[in-house]
Amino acid sequence: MTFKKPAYFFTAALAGAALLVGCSSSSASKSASTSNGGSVASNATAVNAGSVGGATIPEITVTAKEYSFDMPESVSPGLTKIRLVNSGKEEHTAQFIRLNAGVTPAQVTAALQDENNPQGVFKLITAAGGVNATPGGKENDAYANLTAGNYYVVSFGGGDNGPPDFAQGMLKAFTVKDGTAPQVAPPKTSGKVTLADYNFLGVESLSAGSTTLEVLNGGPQTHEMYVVKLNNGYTADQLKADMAAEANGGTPPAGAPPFEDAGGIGALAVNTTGYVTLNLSAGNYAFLCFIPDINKGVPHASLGMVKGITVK
Ligand SMILES: [Cu+2]
Repeated sequence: MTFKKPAYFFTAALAGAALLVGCSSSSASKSASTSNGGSVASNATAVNAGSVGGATIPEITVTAKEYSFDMPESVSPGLTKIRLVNSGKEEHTAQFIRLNAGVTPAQVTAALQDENNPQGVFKLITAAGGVNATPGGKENDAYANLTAGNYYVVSFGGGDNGPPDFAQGMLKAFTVKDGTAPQVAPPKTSGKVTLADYNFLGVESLSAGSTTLEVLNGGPQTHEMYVVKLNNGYTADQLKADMAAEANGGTPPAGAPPFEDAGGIGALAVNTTGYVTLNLSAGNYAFLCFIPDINKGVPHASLGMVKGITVK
């Protein structure tokens, strides 16, 4: 097991990645630019920030490009809207991770580069959500409840068969300050997804347009929600079967797989809630999780964590 996604995804329109996964191809970046990762325009109408007595959810903008992040070095605690603006050409993610007590940044960066021991990272960090794979030129939003500590924002995308984004500079430290979080209402949601070993529970279909979902990791392992749009009649069951086959040593189907990135929420630690705004056109989608399994090493998607979703 390595930090890379299954090979099937290398050839897909998926230059982004999940927690602890890696590279992709140049063709991926190009096709990803047409995907439904959520445009700036559609997001402008998708500000579902809740309020209590006029208090809106604080917002931070993370700007990503090849290969750096720009975001505040210090942010306030509490429920926070994270807007990932991908001003680059390739797919990027803004995964938030909090360093566990006593852990140094050097330990985390070393663990991230150890492809033979992906679980080593989980001993050092707590997955705190963030925005999943967002194509170049697109923008996506997620919400995280930030608690005081030392964090990294990490991109697990990659490009042109090169090293993963985080090894090229897309690993940036920031601090969440001590203090009292402001009292704000959560964003208005149209559903709740519970992440489980190995499934996405609670949502079967969504309405086209901008939709904000609550996402709870019910555990017992760390999970993410990575969203793809399925094209050309390809089904979630086929995707699930292809992922499982590859993990068992099978060869992925030839050619570019008929799916493309559509955003999602970054990995969440167990018993953690986040929120994600998806901007989806009508069609068939799948939620996936690429977190490496704690026992088997393979991505959870290869163990069945693929859920078909209809968008009407
Ligand atoms: Cu998972």
